[in-house]
Amino acid sequence: MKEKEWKLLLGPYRQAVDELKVKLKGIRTEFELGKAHSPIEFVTGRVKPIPSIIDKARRKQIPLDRLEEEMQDIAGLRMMCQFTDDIRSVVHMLRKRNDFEIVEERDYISNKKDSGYRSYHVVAKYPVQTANGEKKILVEIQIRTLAMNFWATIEHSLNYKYGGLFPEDIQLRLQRAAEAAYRLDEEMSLIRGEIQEAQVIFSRKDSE
Ligand code: 0O2
Ligand code: 0O2
Repeated sequence: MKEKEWKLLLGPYRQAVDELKVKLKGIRTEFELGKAHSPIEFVTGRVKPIPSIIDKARRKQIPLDRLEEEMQDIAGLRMMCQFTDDIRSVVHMLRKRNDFEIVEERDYISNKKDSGYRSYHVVAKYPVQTANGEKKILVEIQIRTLAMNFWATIEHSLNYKYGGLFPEDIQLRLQRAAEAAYRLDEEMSLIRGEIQEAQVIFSRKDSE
């Protein structure tokens, strides 16, 4: 594909990521204004870089003219939560929205990946208004705790270094680190009440 064709293809994806970032960050602001614990800590988004799209297409044998139908994460949003239970609330909120249609959910929290990866993935069809009318595109929303995000970020960068093939000792350490992150989430859940009380006091001080 030529550069111009990529730009045409990716335009609506950029639009979708930008719009959804505003919308999903808006939920956090609503909770903050209501002085309630926000199940969302922060939201990030990205359009998959072209070399990563080409790489993944090759790996999964997706023809470039089938990207729109078969590659679900060209537009990617990530919602980070403080506590594991917040993930459920966020997914619940996403299911109730009527600005997109959820087409698939993948629960890598109950069913962690062999790597140790944990997250909840929601794939949705999101309508973007273009100059040529409405275009529905696939977006992937990953919902995870801060601990899951910490692990995934480190593992992702090591993946780049080792091209996906980790030496055995590193693989073992990563699996142990994933278990440690899981236990961290469990421990934090147990003192969730205390943490939230402290955060309410802190945010009151902040707004004084
Ligand atoms: P703020 O005011 O910092 O909350 P871009 O695509 O560059 O236009 P953006 O939103 O700048 O858009 O970048 P991206 O990469 O999508 O999201 C990064 C946002 O996540 C930034 O917030 C970071 O501050 C926030 N972020 C990253 N890591 C953490 C973290 O560990 N904790 C918290 N609370 N936030 C984090 P914004 O949008 O710039 O706004
Ligand atoms: P990026 O932009 O580099 O994050 P797959 O076959 O796993 O490549 P599939 O079947 O399309 O992908 O969907 P899946 O597994 O539900 O979601 C893929 C995305 O989830 C990945 O995107 C990662 O963001 C994240 N992910 C899945 N498994 C792991 C893992 O073991 N470690 C980490 N760090 N992240 C994971 P990409 O394609 O890597 O893109």
